[in-house]
Amino acid sequence: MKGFDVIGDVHGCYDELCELLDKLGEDSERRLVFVGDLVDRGSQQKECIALVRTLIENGKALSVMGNHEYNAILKSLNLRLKKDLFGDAFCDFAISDPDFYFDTIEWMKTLPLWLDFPSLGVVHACWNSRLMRLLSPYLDSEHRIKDDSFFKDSCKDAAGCITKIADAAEIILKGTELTLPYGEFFVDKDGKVRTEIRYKWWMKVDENTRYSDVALSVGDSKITDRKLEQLKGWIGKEPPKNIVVGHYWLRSRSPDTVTLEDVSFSDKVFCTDFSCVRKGRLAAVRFDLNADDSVKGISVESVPSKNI
Ligand SMILES: [Mn+2]
Repeated sequence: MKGFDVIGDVHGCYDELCELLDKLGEDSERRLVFVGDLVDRGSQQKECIALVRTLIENGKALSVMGNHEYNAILKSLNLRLKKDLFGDAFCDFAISDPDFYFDTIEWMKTLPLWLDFPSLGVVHACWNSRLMRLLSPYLDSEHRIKDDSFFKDSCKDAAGCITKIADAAEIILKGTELTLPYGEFFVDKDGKVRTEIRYKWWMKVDENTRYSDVALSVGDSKITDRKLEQLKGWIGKEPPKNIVVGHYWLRSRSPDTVTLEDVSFSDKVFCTDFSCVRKGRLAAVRFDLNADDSVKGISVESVPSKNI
């Protein structure tokens, strides 16, 4: 294998996906990897599913599960964990095209929760070895869910409480949030007041780390400089290898390109989601490998959104 091209959240942007694949070119010694969130929001969901399924069936691509696939599966089983903020564009196919809907749901269930290559890990939102071990009894050797008992057990226990398994799956697929100290808040990009922040799960923290140091996806909002109150429950850990995620709706510094600086959360953690469906760009982070599977180089390719 000469390399991996890890493509960000497609969300129904089929034309952009075709253009990006053209730019990447065909190379049987490279593997395409999708970070999940193929569906919802965009207008060409069916075309995207058909193309990605074909690529996977022909051995040209792999994809992990995104939170939108996970939520679609839970909804199909009538097990939605909590009300979601986004629309259910994919779920509308349950009425308009049930054959496609049920066939696609079964296919979504076969997507691994993460991919673990020697030089690279791919997960939709958060890499955490402890949580991955917790989930492993429910998964096969390729991190695919064995059967629907996972979804049932991962919702509520006999007392009606959300289980540790559900928590683990949610954190891997959606990331996790940290509650700000009492009285602190920020206003998000939709004008909503929030008392919880997404945080940099890959960061090493100590008694001097501040909320402002770890806040993620808060735009230009000012986050308090107070020190973290609860180090004990800190879930973050420096990952053991290069990790690529999607999910975080990044914007590149220039609208005309996505650079290595744009995709680098740290020297080991990369994010390939540049908000294509919201007038951003569809990006691929490209890893070139040496013969011993070590990383030779990292670069980025991207195409503009057609949603203008
Ligand atoms: Mn996502």
